[in-house]
Amino acid sequence: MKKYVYAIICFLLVCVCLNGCKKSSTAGDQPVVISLTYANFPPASTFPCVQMERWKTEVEKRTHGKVAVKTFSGGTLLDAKDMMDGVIAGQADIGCLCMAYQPGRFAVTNALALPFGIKDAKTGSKMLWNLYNKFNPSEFEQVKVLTMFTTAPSNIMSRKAVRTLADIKGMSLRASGGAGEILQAWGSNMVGMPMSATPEALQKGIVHGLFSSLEVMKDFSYAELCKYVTMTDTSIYPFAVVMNKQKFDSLPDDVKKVFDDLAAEQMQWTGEYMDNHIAEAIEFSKQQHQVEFIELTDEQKAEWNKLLEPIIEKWIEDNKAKIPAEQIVSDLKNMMEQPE
Ligand code: DTR
Repeated sequence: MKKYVYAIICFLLVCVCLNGCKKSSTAGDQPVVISLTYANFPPASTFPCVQMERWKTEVEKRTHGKVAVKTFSGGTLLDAKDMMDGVIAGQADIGCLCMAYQPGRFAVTNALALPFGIKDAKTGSKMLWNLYNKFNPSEFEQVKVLTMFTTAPSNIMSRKAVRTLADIKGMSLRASGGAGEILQAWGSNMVGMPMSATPEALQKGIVHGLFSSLEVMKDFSYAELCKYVTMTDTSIYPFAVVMNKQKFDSLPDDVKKVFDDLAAEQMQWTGEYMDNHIAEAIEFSKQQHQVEFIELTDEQKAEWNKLLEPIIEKWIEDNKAKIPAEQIVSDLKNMMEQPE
């Protein structure tokens, strides 16, 4: 009888033990999820955030759920001007920044904002990516660059029609960085601020319009207030998506590879998205808000462009002691001729 009791006790102990072992090995088999935070400054519907969501989806898909990206739009984690330092400090793992908001800081890559007449976001994004890869500028050495892209060319959106240089003289228009210098050259009273501060400034009448790519007519509903667009097709704005370097270095190699493989693809995707979305925003502004699109005559274009000529020369003079400014300008001009 005693034998049977021992046997039963032993059997039960083995069962308990096996069950415990099974549980811990199941826990060990659980995929380790790497959680990353990604900060962005404008509202969720705008193009920097649309590209962010696309990147998140692709990363989660390509890492088979090993990486989970938590996105923060509208400056809820980091604001426009804090983006670079916030990512370096690790307040966010990843951040999307507009270089024009800290123009002195991104000396090399901000050259893309000079008035070269780059025709669209697809071309501009490719040029920016090539420039970054050729010069590997020190301005990004504290972070891992995940991708870069640009906006489409900037145009004037205003409450009152701008048909001539006389109309723009003294008009308070919002811009940032290099694009601001263009407005000044045309005689506008340029007011510098990030895009995220612009809706309020327009509502309150602090500015009477803005200078940016036209998708904002739809995404920020500027078409409700700005009934005129003057087509100047100048100056694009360069953007970068940067990651905390220590965090990137701590990732497994297969995840690093997914990020690296996605970099150029994301640049191209965003340029194309932006160009297509501009076309939609123009249609939307015309159809839904009866916005007038003003085309300058060839004579006017020559007159307006003449005022911009000193900007590139001045940029070379101001920067050549610190960076190979002449080489950068000549490279960008060559790339424009052969963007592929
Ligand atoms: N043109 C720049 C950058 C920019 C263009 N569209 C958006 C949308 C949301 C944020 C920034 C931008 C600018 O005017 O700030």
